[in-house]
Amino acid sequence: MSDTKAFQIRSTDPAVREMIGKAEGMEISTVWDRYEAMKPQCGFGDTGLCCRHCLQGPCRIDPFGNGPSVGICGATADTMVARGLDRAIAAGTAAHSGHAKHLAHTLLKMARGKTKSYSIREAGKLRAVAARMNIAVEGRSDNDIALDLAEAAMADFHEKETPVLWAATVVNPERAKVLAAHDLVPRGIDHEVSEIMHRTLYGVDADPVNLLLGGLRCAVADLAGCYMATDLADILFGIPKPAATEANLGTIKAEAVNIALHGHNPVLSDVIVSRAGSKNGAAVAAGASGINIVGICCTGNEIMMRHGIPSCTHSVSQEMAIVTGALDAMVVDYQCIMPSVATVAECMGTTLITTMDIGKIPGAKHIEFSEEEAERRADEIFDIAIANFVRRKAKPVNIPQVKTPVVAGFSVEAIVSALSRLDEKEPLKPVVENIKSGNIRGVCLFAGCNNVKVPQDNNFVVMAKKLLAANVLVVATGCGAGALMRHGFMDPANTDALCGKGLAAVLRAIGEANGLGGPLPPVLHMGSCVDNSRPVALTVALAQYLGVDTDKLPVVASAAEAVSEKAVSIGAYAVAAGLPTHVGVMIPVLGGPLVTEVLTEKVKGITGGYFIVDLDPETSADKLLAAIDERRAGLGL
Ligand code: NFS
Ligand code: SF4
Repeated sequence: MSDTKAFQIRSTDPAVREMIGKAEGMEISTVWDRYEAMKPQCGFGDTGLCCRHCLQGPCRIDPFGNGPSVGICGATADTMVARGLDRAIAAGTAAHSGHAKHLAHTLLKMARGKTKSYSIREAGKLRAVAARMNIAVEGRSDNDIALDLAEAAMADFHEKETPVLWAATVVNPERAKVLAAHDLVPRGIDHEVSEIMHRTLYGVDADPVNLLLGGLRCAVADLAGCYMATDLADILFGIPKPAATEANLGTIKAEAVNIALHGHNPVLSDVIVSRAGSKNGAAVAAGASGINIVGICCTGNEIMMRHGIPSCTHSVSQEMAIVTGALDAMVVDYQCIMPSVATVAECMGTTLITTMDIGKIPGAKHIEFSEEEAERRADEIFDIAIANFVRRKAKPVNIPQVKTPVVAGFSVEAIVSALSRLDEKEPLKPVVENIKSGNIRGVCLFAGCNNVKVPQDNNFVVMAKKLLAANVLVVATGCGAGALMRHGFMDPANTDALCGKGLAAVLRAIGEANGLGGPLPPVLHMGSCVDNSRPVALTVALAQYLGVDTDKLPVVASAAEAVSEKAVSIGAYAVAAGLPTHVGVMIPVLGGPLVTEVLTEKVKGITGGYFIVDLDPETSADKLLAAIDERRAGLGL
């Protein structure tokens, strides 16, 4: 797509486009304006050929061979890009596992009686996870088990003699052997992050392949962090079950006190959602119809999956929720919150509230959240939003009348339970039989963000359409799920139109066996980005049922519009798990020919997985279909 065309089509979401128009009229700078102002972006950075790892730099290598071919210290292009990639993986790992560590602290405080705001909502899952970690469960109280589990979680962060439990116990035995054979089993989550920082320092690891293997081990530590986050969140807040809700800016209500929850961790957002009912009276007394909570990004996914709270928008369009003029408060914790929301909030009269010590934004009001005072802090937030509503209520707002029905909440437990209505003894059998017969050609996970370089949602929509029509079962997480839900891909009314005959029949059979009176939605929403652990768990379960390793399955993944370093680390663990993994934007490694070759080809010989980098959604979908067919052929299907 030419730059001019891309400039015209900033988003394929009509609600977002309406708000971009409003922002332009009000001369509010948006992410798209700032992207235009940034052009042309630096070619050295784009290809990964810029290094600032020491004070002799910055060093740049000319990819066309006209300038320096090594850095001042002698680092080659491949060394530079491998170091850069490793640091991105380490940052993503630190973020996901920081989120998990936060949940482990919450569980620990709960078990030690230091907070009454949290409890064990899923004793069954607590026991199942503890048993997987070899923690005794028989005859013990939930609280005692929770204490041991929280301590086991904390122990997984530092280096120890034994492998990281949340990595070693979550993969199938064949995969565990592959990881061990290549020294890819992490020994401590924080330890792996720290080791990446060490080896990528000035004058340490200069071997690109050695660096990439280190990066892959860190990525497996990232899987551990994600898995731990999902496990602990399910135990504390509930295992998601399918629920009907809605998505897009039309879920904001002019007459209500609108509070948008944005960020990632349910530790805060779940308390706010649980207390909203008790504050409804106060909102009504202030002249509102009540409290209306909407989600953004992964917090949106967390509260949608567990409580059916609508999501108003995702990722690159987060500013647009504020541009409506109808948000009374935007409450954020950490990750993926553009600092620009503070400026837009100031223009529109929204109060931006930061809540975490590590995530402050100039211009925002900071209300430090703590597990010990969770309710009190939540109530302070409600009071601010209600007071803001009183100031805002006489003013005009512009809420695009766009929203789509969504059925979300497909945890592995929910999927297995739905399948057990077809086969109680062997719930996975119906899926496997349909994969064998070709009714389900394969499985594709869409994950990751919306990138300003892509017309918003376009890659997801084009690719998902093509794959669904080809009978590929599509599951989604993160803002990839957000993109697909805003375009009707999670509305069961669209299953027949979007899915090939074979897939539609399977989704219908499952839906009807579960008393839904119709099919499951075309795309199954499996959760937030840490919940990429869920599709991994499903893949592992399928592999074990079939008695093959995960790199033999017709399962692929795509971060079609990736932004965050978290998407890089997730992509890397998908490759470590043996999956063909598509990325739909430039990743800053292409300046290193050897590194590019290793990531897209040679790593196949190690993990069975590999990266596919392709910016065109049509050809990307074709490549994923080809990868699925190759795997089917390998299984003799
Ligand atoms: Ni994932 Fe979720 Fe969204 Fe990207 Fe950010 S919210 S953790 S990183 S932008 S998908
Ligand atoms: Fe340059 Fe080497 Fe320093 Fe990087 S580490 S900035 S390549 S001298």
